[in-house]
Amino acid sequence: MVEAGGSNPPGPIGDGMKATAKANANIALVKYWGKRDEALILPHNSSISMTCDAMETVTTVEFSENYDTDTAIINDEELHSDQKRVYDHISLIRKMAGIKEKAKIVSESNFPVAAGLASSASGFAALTVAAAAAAGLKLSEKELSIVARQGSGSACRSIFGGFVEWKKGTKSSDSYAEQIAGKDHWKDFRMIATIVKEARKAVSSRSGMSQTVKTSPYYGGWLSSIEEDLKGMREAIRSKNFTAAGSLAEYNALKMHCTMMTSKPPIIYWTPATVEIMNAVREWRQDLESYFTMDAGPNVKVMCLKKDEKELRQRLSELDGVVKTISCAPGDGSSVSKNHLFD
Ligand code: 2P0
Repeated sequence: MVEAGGSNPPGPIGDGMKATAKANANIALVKYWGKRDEALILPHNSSISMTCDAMETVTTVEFSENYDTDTAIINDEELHSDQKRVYDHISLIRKMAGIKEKAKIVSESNFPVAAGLASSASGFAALTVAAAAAAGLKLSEKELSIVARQGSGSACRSIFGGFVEWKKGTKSSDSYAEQIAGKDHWKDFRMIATIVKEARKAVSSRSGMSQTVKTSPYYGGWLSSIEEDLKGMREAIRSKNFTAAGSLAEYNALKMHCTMMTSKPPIIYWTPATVEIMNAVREWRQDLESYFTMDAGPNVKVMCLKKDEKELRQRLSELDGVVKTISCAPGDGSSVSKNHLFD
């Protein structure tokens, strides 16, 4: 039995060797950028995120002797066998459970994937929880976070709801996420994902961060200033100080992008629309308090309080380069669901 997200009643979960799980994406307020161990996905720095209630991935996994190979259908597209990450993750969980059956995986997200919108976070969190349940593993949330991390670093944070810190740890067994505050602690906080382009990004965050660690002269500055950002963000979340949290998240995102831009060759995820939104948010701040953050893609996430959400979304939607906005409040951690995506 797997209890994920803490909200499931105890009892049998899954249906034979089949289970479904859902997980929300998370957006980092203090970013994860750079690995000290690429195989185990151990980060150079700790990070802090908010789990987002409106960006969800649902995944069903079935292990069966009827399957000759592992197959995965993600957002209606079959994953090729050379897209190894998902299959490697299934193999890891199969090994942990001591089973041999191959798996069928079907996964659906309700937001644009692979465009700097944290699809790997919700994707690998949902895959971990579903596959562990289907394989009959009994794992704590901490253990689920450690396993999810090995699929994709940011996924370890999506096991938990609300505001979450991934502690970098000293080894695999102590590098996992923990909740700083539940989703009800700061109900008024909003993260508005502002979509400028739904195209796939050119450089994956995985190779982008690897290149940055190896070549940016500013990476040392990123690491030497991160503890101060983490401390400030923990305090801002605990005291619900929006000005402190928003301005620090914005500053931290710009620092991360500076390390990418100064890597060789440079990585610039921003498009004209990205910069247009950043400038607009700064200008609006005089009468509408909001802050921006960006990840490994051109989309911008804009933070505000609930009282300003409607007006801010209206202003964002009137900008030329904006395709749509998705407004998120702090959301739940991952959990097992009874609604399978296939029979
Ligand atoms: C974050 N990002 O903290 C940072 C900010 C992107 C920019 O975590 O290689 O997909 O699978 O561990 O988790 C995206 O990186 O990378 C990410 P892998 P992941 O949200």
